[in-house]
Amino acid sequence: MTRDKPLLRALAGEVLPTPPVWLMRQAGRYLPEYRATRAQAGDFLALCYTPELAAEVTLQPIRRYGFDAAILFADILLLPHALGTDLWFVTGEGPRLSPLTESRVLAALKGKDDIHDHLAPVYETIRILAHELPPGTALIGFAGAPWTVATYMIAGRGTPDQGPAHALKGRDRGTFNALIDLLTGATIEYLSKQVEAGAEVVKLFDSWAGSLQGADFDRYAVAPVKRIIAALKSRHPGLPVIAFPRGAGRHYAGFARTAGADALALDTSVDVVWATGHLQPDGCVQGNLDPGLMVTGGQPLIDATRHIVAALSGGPHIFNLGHGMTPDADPENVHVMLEAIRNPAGRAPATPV
Ligand code: 1CP
Repeated sequence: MTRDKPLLRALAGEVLPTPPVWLMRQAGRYLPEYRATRAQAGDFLALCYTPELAAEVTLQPIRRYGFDAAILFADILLLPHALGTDLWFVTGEGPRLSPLTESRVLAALKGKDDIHDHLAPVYETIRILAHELPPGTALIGFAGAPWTVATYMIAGRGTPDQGPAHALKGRDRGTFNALIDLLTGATIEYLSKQVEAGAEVVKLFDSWAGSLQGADFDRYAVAPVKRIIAALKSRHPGLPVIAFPRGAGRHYAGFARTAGADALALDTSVDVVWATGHLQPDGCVQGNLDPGLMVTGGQPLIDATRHIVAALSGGPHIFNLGHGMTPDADPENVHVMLEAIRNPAGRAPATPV
C-alpha cells in the first residue's frame, strides 16, 4: 500500500514516467481558504497549535491540487519555543524570539528537557492527517536543521546574513557548540515522535546553510544533519529523509551521500543539467523552480517547468520549487505548472494545431 505512493517510490530511487509533485509552503497566504482558517485561529501560532485547524490548512492544497505529498503545517521555530524560548510573530514582518546572549544560551541549555508536552498538538495534527489524507498522498514531517534554528534563536529574528550567530560562533565557540548539540538532540526526539505519530518522510530545512564557509560548513551544516539522519534511521529503519541545505553551492555535490539523506532539495541557483551528473547518482532530487514564476506565470513558467522535468527525467525526481510559495503567488499558476509537468514538451498535444 505505502509503496504505491508515488512520492515514496521516487524517494526509494524509482524513476517514474511523471514526477510526483508538492510545493514548499503549499499551505499559506496565497490561498484564500488558508487566510480564512488563519483568521478563525486568531494568529499564526494559534493555528500551528490547534490540531484540527493545522490539519485543515495542511489538507487545503491537497483538495485543491491533488499533490502527491502533504507537509505538516507547523513552523521550524516551534522547537525553540518548546525549549523555553519566547516566540511571537509580527504580522507582515515575521518571527520574533527573545534573543540569546551567552548567559541565556546557558540558561536555555539547562531549560526544559521534556519538549513533548509542548509539542503534543503537533503530534496530534499528524495523527489526524494520517487518517484523513487520500491513500496515494504521502505525509511529510519536518524540522529546521540546527544551524538555521540557532540563527533565529541567537538573533531573535530572521537576519539577512546571520551576523549574530556568526558573531557568537566566533566569540564563544564552546557555548555555540553546546547550543548546536542541544538542538541536534532535541531535533532527533522531535522528528522521532513525528514519525511515531504517522509522518512517512521527514525533511530538514537548512535555509541559511549558504552562509557557512569552509570547515564551518562541514561542522554545522553537514555533521548535525548527518547525526540526526543516522539516529532517525536506526530508530525507524527505511525512513526516507530529504535534506535542504539552501545556498550550499558547490557543497551540494556529495551532500546527500555524506549526510545519509535519500533526497536533496535544490534551491533556485542549482543548474539542473549539472545535477543530473553530480547529484542524481546519489539519490532523488527535488526542487529548483523559481517561486517568482508562480507570481508571474505565463509561458516562462511553462518553459521553466518543462526544462526541469526534461533535465531530471533520467533519474529519481520529485517536482518542487527552489524555495517557498510567496503570499503574492497566483493559485491559478499552480494549475498551469501541473499541466506542464503532465504534458511535457515533445509529447503530442491533444488537439493538433
Ligand atoms: O500566515 C502567516 O503569516 C505565516 C507565514 C508562515 C507559514 C505559512 C510562516 C511564518 N511559517 C509558515 C509555515 C511553514 N514554515 C511550513 C509549513 C508548511 C508548508 O510548507 O506548507 C514550513 C515547512 C515552514 C518552515 C520554515 N519556517 C522555514 C524553512 C523554510 C524556508 O522558508 O526557508 C523557515 C526559515 C521558517 C521561519 C519562518 N516562519 C514564518 C516566516 C515568515 C519565516 C521566515 C522568516 C525569515 O524570513 O527569516
